[in-house]
Amino acid sequence: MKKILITGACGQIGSELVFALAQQYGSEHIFTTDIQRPPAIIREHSEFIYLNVVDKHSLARIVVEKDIDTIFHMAAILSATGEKDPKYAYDVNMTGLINVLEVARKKRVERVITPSSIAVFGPDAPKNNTPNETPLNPTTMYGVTKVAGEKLLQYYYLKYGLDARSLRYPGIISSETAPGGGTTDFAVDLYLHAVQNHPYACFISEDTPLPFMYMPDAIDAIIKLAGADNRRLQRRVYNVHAMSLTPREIVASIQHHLPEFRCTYAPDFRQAIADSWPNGIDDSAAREEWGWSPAYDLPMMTRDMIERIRRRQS
Ligand code: AKB
Repeated sequence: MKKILITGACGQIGSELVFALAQQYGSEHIFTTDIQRPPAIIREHSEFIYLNVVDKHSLARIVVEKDIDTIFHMAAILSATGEKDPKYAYDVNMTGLINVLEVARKKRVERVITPSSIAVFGPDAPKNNTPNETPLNPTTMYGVTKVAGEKLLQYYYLKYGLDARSLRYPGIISSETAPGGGTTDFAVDLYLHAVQNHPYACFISEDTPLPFMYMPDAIDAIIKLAGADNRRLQRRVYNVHAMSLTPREIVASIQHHLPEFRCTYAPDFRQAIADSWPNGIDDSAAREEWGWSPAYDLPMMTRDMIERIRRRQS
C-alpha cells in the first residue's frame, strides 16, 4: 500500500493536494511536513511532522520510519519573495530538492514528484505557446532554482534510475489557501477582495497576459503525472497550461457577478518578473503522453471561486 510524504504541505497547492491524496489512498497513508503550524484540514487528513526540508537527516528519518514510497516535494520559495532574498530562495529551493533526491535515492523511494514553473522561461523564450523544449534563461532566482531543479531530476533519473517527475505550473488560482510570495498572487487577491467588497490595487498592469490554471486542474495534473505509466513518458518535465489571462480579463469576469468591484493598477517590481514570463505555454507533450486536459475555463473558475470564498466566509 502506498505511503506518501508531502513536503510544504501547508502551502497553496500542498494543502489541497493532501486532501485529494487522502481521498484516494486514505489519510493513514499520508504524511505531511512543513515549518508552519498545520491547518485543521491537514491534521485531519494526514499525520503531520514538523520538518524544514534543508534538514536532510530529519527528512531521511521520516522516510525510513514511515516507510515512504512516494514523495511530493512542494516546499519552495516563490518568485517575488525570491527576488527580495535570492540567497534564501536558493537555500530552500536547491538544498530542499537535492535533499529529497538524495534521500529518495538512498532509501529507495519509488517516485518523486515536484513542481517546476513557467518561471523557468526568460525573455528570450517564445512568448506565445512556449514549447516544452526551448532556451531556459530565467531572470529571477526562483526561475534559476527551478531550471537547476529540472536538470537535477533528469540527472538523478539518468544516473540512478530514480523516477523523478515534474510539471511546469502556471499561476495557480485557488480559494482555500492563499498563495504567498508569488508574482501571480494578484489573481487570487482579486477574487478575495471582490467577495469582501473591497477595492483592489493590482501590482501587475491591466494588459499583461500570463498563463493560469484553477486549483482543481492543478491537483488533477500532478496526481495524473504521478500515476502515469513511466513507459509512456518521453521526458521528466512537462508544460501544463489552462488559460492565458490578463488582470483586466479576470476583473471583467468577476464584475459579471459582482458589478460593484473596482480595481486600480499600480505595477511594482513584480511587473518586470511578469514581463519576463510567457503569455501561454504549449502543453501538447503532457496531453499526448499522460492525458493532461484542464476542465476549467475563466467563467467556470470565476463562478466556483466566488461561491467557495462566500461559503468559507459565511
Ligand atoms: C509565482 O508567481 O512565483 C508562482 C509561479 C508562477 O511559479 N505562482
